[in-house]
Amino acid sequence: MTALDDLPLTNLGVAMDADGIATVTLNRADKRNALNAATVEELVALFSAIPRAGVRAVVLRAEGSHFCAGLDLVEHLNADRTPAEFMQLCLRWHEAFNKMEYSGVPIIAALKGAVVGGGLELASAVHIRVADATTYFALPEGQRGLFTGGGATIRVADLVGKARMIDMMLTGRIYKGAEAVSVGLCQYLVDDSEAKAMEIARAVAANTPLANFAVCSAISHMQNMSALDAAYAESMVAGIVNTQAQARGRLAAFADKTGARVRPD
Ligand code: 1HE
Repeated sequence: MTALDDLPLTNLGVAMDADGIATVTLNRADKRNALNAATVEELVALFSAIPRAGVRAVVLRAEGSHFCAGLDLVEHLNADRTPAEFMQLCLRWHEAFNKMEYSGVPIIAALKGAVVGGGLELASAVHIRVADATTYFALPEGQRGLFTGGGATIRVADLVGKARMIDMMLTGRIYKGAEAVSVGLCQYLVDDSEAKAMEIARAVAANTPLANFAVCSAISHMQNMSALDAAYAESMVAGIVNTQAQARGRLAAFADKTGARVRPD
């Protein structure tokens, strides 16, 4: 029993294995995993708990044939929100996605089908994106008379650059396959994204937790700083991580030639 088992989740599922790999599942396949307000709250609760639950890596996957169709458009229509209400909702999306990006726990997304609108905002908050042949990426907000509200202006622009993001939003341009990899929307393109995401999660979980914590929080924080401050912060993080007791055995293995070498074959 972990802290994760106690969370009241309906639209998400979570299961942690004996190695500390947590599989988080988007569970609204009948709605193409569209993000309603309740799901966003579940993401906040779950990713608030994960860093303190002994999780070494997360695989984020989806039920059904689409990863996530973005904002729940039907809920949004019916709720007839005021500007202030929608802004408050967006702040909850940001809370959820910031919990993920800055968590310090590596999150690997297994993508398939639609990764669109807010679904792409969700995917861009994880640390590694794995796509399969069915996966496609789009920002259809422009066509819907909407604007991104879940951090795409920050994270999607970071991945693909401002010009491509503007093109995606104005024209509804869809990226998939090798082109999606080449523009930076995903890092892996494979036959089975779930199997690959799990393989990556297991490899990543073999790193020291402190090094993973730094990689999956410090880099994002440093991107928000001036170069001068980021360099200072980097030296502090390296001071802590690079002197950790858990690294000594790995350094000794390199020194006595039993440790793996970094070679391409
Ligand atoms: C939905 C949603 C949704 C499906 N909100 N209910 N996102 C979009 O513009 C994408 C909208 N969705 C689609 O284009 C298509 O649904 C898909 C290409 C993803 C899948 O197509 P398909 O043929 O498999 O499914 P479908 O028949 O369109 O939908 C099946 C059901 O899922 C149906 O519900 P039902 O009760 O009638 O069975 C749909 O209503 C439901 N569904 N997508 C609500 N998005 C913080 S701001 C972020 C702004 C955005 O994210 S804008 C982009 C929104």
